[in-house]
Amino acid sequence: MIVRKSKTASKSQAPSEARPGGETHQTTTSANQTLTTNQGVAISDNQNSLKSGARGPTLLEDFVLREKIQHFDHERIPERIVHARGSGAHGYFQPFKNLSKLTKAEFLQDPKKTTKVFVRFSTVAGGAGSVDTPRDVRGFAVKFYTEEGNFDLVGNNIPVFFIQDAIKFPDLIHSVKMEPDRAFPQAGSAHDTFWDFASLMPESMHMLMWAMSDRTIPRSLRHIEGFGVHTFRLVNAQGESSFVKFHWRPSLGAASTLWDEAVKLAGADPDYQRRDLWEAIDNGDYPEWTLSIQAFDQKTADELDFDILDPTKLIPEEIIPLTPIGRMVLNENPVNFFAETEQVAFHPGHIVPGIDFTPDPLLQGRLHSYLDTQLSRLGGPNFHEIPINKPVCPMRNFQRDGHMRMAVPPGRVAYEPNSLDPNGPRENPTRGFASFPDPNAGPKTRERPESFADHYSQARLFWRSMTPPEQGHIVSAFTFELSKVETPAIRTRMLGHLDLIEPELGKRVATAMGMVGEADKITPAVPPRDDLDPSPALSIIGKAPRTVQGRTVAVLVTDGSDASAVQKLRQALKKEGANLKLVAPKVGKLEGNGLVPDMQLDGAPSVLFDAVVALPSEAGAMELLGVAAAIDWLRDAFGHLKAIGFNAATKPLLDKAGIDADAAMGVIALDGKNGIEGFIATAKKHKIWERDKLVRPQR
Ligand code: HDE
Repeated sequence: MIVRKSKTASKSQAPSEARPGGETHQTTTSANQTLTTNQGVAISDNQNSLKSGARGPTLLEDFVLREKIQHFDHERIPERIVHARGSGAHGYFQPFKNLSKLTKAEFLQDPKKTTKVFVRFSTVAGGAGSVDTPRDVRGFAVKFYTEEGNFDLVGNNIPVFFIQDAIKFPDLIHSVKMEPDRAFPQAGSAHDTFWDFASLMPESMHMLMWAMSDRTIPRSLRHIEGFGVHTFRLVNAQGESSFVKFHWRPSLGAASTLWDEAVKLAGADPDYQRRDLWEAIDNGDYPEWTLSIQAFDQKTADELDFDILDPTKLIPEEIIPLTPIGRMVLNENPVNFFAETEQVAFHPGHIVPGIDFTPDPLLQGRLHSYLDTQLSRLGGPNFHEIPINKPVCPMRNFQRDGHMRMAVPPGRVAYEPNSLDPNGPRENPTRGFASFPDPNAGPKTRERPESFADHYSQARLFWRSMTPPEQGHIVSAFTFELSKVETPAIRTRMLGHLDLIEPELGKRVATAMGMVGEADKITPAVPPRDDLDPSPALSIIGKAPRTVQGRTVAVLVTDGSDASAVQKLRQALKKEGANLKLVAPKVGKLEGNGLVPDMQLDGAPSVLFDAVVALPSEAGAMELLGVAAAIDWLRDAFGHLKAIGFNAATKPLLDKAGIDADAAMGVIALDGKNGIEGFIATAKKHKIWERDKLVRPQR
C-alpha cells in the first residue's frame, strides 16, 4: 500500500543534542519514531560509524554502517533504455457514456464510475538525468487500474512513428542516442548518426515532419496531446469488433515553446516540465484530458488510401471525426518518485477484455519488448507485485517464486488442473480474455506489404496543414538539425527527401542552409499524392484556445513598487485561472510596499513564464538599468513573442532592451485605461506572431 502523507510538513523537530564532536543528533524516546536497520534493530547513533577509538579505523563489524552503505550502493536500477526521463502523476478516468455498443471493457460502461490511473510522461532519447526540454517526442503512458485487470495505453504525443516494423527499433534508437564512441550528444537528434539513419529510411519522413515541428518542444506536459499510434480493436459482448485509434486532448489546448525558449529553458530549469506538472497538481490546478476515439469498420478501413496497420499513417479527423468517450484528471502527485514513477512498468500487452490488438508489425514487436525489458530493469518476473504495478482486482494464478517474490501463497497445489484444491483458481470462459479471431494469415514471409510503400503523401499533408509560423518553425528545425550534421552527403540526401515531401520545403531549407541545388535526387517507391486535403486539426496554432488558464505571469517588482497595482493584476489573473509570480532583485520582503517576492531575478529569467509584466518603482527601474538580467528579462520575453505589460517607470528599461512600447506588437502599458484587460487579452494569444518578423529571419 502506498501511504500518502498530508501536504504540510510538521514544524516540530526531534530534540537535538550537542556532542563533543559538534555533530547534530536528533533523538527520540518513542518506539514508533525509532530509526532502525532493515532488520528492525534500533539504531542509537546515525552520525558516527563504529571505530576503534574516536580517531581510529572503522571496524568491519559495524553492521549498521555496512547495511546502510550497501543499500545505498545499489539504490539505482537500470534506467529505461528509451523514455528514461519521465514524470508521473495519479488521477482518474471517467467515461462520458456507456460504450457497450463498441466494447465490453468494464471501465467504459458506466458514466458514474471512475477508474484510477497512473500516468507517466517522458522524453525518449535522453537519460534519466537529462533536461526536460530537448526537441524530442514525449511519451504519454496511462495505466488504467480497472476491475478486470490493468489496461496500459502506452502512447506518444505524436500520432505516427518513425518505423513500420519492430525489427528496426534498436537501429532507430541506436542512431538517435549518444554516438557510441564519444557519448554525445545527450538527448538530441541533431547529429550525424540520427540523420544518416533517418535519411536512409523513407518510411520515417512523415514522423520527421512531426519531430521537426513545434510538437516536440511542448510548453508543458499539461499542453500535450496523446495518441495510441497503432490501430487497436474494440470488441463488444457479442464478439463484434471495430478498429480504433485513441486520442488524448488536453483541456488547456496544445501549446509549444519556441526553439530558443526550449534551449534557454534547458539551462534556466532542467526540470521545467516536471516542476510544472508537480506544481500544477500541488496547487489544485489539475490537468485534464479528453479521451477520444476514431472507431471504424473494415469497410471504411478498406476505403482509406493507406493501410491502417501502418503506424506511419494517421487518419485525418476530417475523414473520421473524433468521438469523445471520457475524461482523465490528474489530481495527485506521487509520494515517492522511485517507488511510483521509476518502478511503474507499462506494457502495450496489458489489455483487458473488450480491447484487442491488430497485426500492426510495430505493435506486435512491442508486445514482446515491454515485458522483457522489466526483467533487467526491475530485476525479475515479479514486478507486478510492486504496489504501483499491482492490479486492483483479485489476482490469482499458479505462477510461483522468482526474485523478490512478495506474495506468500499457502498450500501444496501450484498446478492446474488439480483435485487437491477445489477452491483454487480456474479458467473462466465467460469473463476470460478471448482474442478476436482475426482472419488475417498468410504464408510465412519477411516482407513489407506494398500497401505500406507511400512514405511521402502524409508528410506533405502535414506540411500543408500547418499555419505559416508553424511552417517557418519546421524549416528552421530542419535547418538547425541538418546544419549540425557534419557529413555533407547526409545533408544532401535529406534535402532530397524534403524536395519530395514538398518542393517549397526543400527549397526553403536549402536556402537557409546555403545549399541550394545540392539536394540528391531521390526516387520514391510511390510518388507523393498531390490531391490530399489539408487537415487543419493537425495544427497547434490554428486551434489554440484563447486563454491564460493554467499559465504563469511574472511581475518584476522592486522596493517601492506599487502594491495595489500588483494586487489588481493578481485578482484579474486569478479570475482567468492564471498564476502570478513576483520576481525581484532580492528574494526578501521588499521595502516600502511589504511585497514578498516568489523568486529572485537571476534565478527567474522570463523564459520560465508565459507572459511578463514590469512594475518597478522609478528608483528601482534606475537600479535595474545596470542589471543585465533585468534587460535580458525583457529582451527575451520580447524575442519569445510573449505579452509584455509595463508601467511608466519601466520605459528606460524598455529603451535599453530595444523594445518599442507598441501595443500592436503586444507591449501593453498597464497604467493606461483598461491596461490590465488589454494585457490579459494579449496574453491569451500566447504568442504575438506579428512580432516574429522583428526578431528573427523569416525562413
Ligand atoms: Fe516503446 N519502449 N517501443 N514505443 N515506449 C519502452 O519499455 C519499444 C514505441 C513508449 O513511461 C520500453 O518499460 C519497441 C511506440 C512509451 O515507462 C521498451 C518499439 C510508442 C514508453 C520499449 C517501441 C512507444 C516506452 C523502455 C518498437 C508509441 C515509456 C522501458 C516496436 C505508441 C513508458 C520500458 C514508461 C518504453 C520498446 C515503439 C511508446 C524498451 C521495441 C510506437 C510512452 O520496452
